[in-house]
Amino acid sequence: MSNTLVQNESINKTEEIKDSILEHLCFNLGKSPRIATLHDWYMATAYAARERMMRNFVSYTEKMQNKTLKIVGYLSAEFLMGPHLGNALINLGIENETKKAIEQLGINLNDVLEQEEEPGLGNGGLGRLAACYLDSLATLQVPAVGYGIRYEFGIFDQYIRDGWQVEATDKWLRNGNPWEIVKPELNYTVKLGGHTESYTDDKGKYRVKWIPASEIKGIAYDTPVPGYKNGVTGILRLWKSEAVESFDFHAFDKGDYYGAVHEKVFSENISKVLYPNDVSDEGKRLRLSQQYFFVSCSLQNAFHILHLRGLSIDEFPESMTFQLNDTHPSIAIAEMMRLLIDEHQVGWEKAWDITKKTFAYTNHTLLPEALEKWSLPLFANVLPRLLEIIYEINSRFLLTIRDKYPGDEDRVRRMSIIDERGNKSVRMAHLATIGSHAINGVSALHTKLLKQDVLHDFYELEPDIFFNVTNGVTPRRWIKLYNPRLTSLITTHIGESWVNHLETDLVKLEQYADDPTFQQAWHDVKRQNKTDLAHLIQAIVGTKVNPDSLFDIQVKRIHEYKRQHLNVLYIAHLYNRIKQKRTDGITPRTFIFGGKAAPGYVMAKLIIKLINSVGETINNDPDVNGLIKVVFFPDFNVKNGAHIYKAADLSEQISTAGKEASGTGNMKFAMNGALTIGTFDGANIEIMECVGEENFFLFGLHAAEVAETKSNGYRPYDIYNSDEDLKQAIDMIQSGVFSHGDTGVFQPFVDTLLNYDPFLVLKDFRAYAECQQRVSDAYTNQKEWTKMSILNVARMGKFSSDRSVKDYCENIWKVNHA
Ligand code: NBG
Repeated sequence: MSNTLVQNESINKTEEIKDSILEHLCFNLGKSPRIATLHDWYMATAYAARERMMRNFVSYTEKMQNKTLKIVGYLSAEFLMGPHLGNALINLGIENETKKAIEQLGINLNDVLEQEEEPGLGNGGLGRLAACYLDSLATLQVPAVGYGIRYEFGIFDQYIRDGWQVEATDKWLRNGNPWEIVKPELNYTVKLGGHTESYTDDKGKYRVKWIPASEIKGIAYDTPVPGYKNGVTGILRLWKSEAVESFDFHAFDKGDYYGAVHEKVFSENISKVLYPNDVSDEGKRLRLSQQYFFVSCSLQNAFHILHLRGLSIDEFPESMTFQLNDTHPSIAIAEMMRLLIDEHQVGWEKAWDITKKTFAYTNHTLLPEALEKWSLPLFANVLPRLLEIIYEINSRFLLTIRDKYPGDEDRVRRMSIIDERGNKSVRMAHLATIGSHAINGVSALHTKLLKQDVLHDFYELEPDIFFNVTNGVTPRRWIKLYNPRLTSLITTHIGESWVNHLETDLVKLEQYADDPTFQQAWHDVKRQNKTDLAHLIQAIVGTKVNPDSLFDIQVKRIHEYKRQHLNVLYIAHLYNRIKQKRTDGITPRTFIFGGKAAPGYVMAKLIIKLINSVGETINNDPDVNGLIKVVFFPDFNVKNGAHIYKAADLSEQISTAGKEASGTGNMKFAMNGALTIGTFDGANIEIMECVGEENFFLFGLHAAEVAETKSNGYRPYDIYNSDEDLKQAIDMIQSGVFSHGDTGVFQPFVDTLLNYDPFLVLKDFRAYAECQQRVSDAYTNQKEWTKMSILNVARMGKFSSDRSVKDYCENIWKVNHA
């Protein structure tokens, strides 16, 4: 096409979009441009973008009826989608035209984008991974449905008061959600509680009937997911719970107004709120009900699709495949069996064969406390029929184990779905493993440890069903949308194809790594991104930071295994050096933290307080003279991530080796030109292999050394006594240097470190401090640093979620992709 033609087309598109925005403003929002608020403009623009997706959405939904295409059902309790509008404009390829259209209406696109409330339907990495995969599935034209829960309240909003985390309800739906399409006709009934009864059917067969204590209805809410410039729109289908009968006329007639809506209130509770990680006992019943609720709706929907396709039950595994995103949806194995046996009268063997062929399971953690278990009494009470089915699955499975390993009762106990020790419980990871034809970890190291440790017996039994799929993130959102300066620099040099061919094309940047002009431009991009973040920090936190200092950033959920406190100990050590006038070799740095702590996780919340207290002391001490600054950026989420990842010089990935399954923040940082300081953990290792050891700051124990240190009777107190820098840092915290003389507030923190230190913070301190010194030295040579930064980005192609999804398609789902 000639340039004029392209220009004309763009002008037409701009006009079209402008008209569409104005129409939606009038017909959907009932406003004139004169009285429209910024939020109205956001809604109108969102509707205009959605409208452009709907035609594809409809044809895609129709395509789902084509019986030869296998559909991927991605079952996940969390989808952390992030704001939709910016991403939709990028993927639809209309960002420039929309910007112009909005400007012609006298408004700024960025102000409009800011209006969008983030749907925080996830806790962190696991939920965000699901969102990246939906983007890649649509981009790779794989027919897929993401199935989850439409939580009315997502992950809490975080505020910081007096250094402490304060949680507030996330009311993301309060101003409406222009992205979802409610499908009242797509609804399914889900049973809960009650008991079971056996009976003989008219063919003389023994059958079981579940007589529930209550029933709720799940309604489908669909959100279109646009592929990258390919005319494809995928589906995120979230279930909202409602009462089967929302109004009890009998009760109302008798004057019982509360009773008349009681059931409605009870039923709606199921999809009310997202559980934060690490909650202890409270709410367990509701959580199990949530999991069962969304899984049952999704599987019933799958049977409906099978029916629409005119296929028989036998053809289920060729028609649909389900991925279990961690154990949260693993009750699906038992529910599939129930639907097949009780509702579709299939015999056990055949039902089991179909189930196993249909499901695959991704494990996302080795931490024992995060591996889900449900107590038997609770399970029996909420899902009596499902428990019977699990018992049957288990007893048949254990027969095969006894057969294969005669006399090895210990193995039988270890592998059983039912944990018979103490308060008996159902081990969901075992159910997921036994009921799946493929099991995968999320990084090479994690998969190795999974095979060696947590699922070792299962690996011995069936080694061929274990796979690794290293995580990835979408370059559309994490580079193109959120780092426009870097995007334009890259694109002017190597063209635009990298956006959906990251694995093959980004590497073309390598040729510019030594080019001084390119280096300067690269450096300028980072410098501008840092300046923007500095302004934001000043506005939100009130701290002035220097964009010429090294931006050293750790953003992720706050957890002891992620070791934000290792970072803090190093900062305390630097402060100590400054106070002692030993400032040689200290490079000016801004330490930036962000992340939420689970509301019930006391130590994580204390770590937030510590970061803020250390920051307050250091930032206000004239002796420091701005050499180092410490900032806690509140309410870290996808939306804030937009400003943070791209502004980092250094990415902190310092978890105890063997604890972080993969990490995905590590990828977002490196793709945006940060260098990594990291341990031998999760995907760090693969990142280092790709970018080169010389472009990565590696330190600390290996996973095997961690295990060894612990089994040898680790004594953190000895390390404290033998390392003077470490001792002084800890003593400062204990003696109230950072807490206005209060020696009590951080005592539990110090006690834990000195007596237990479960995540080997003290053990790794020296190696970390030395590595940080190498970072400081390297940063003084800006040309070299920039070159390393370019090489990091150039070599990060592997970590596109497109690569991960292709791996799943080829090795696990056996479906075609573009
Ligand atoms: C998390 C891991 C991360 C990993 C994400 C995505 C859970 C249970 N696991 O390391 O901790 O990157 O999953 O795989 O949230």
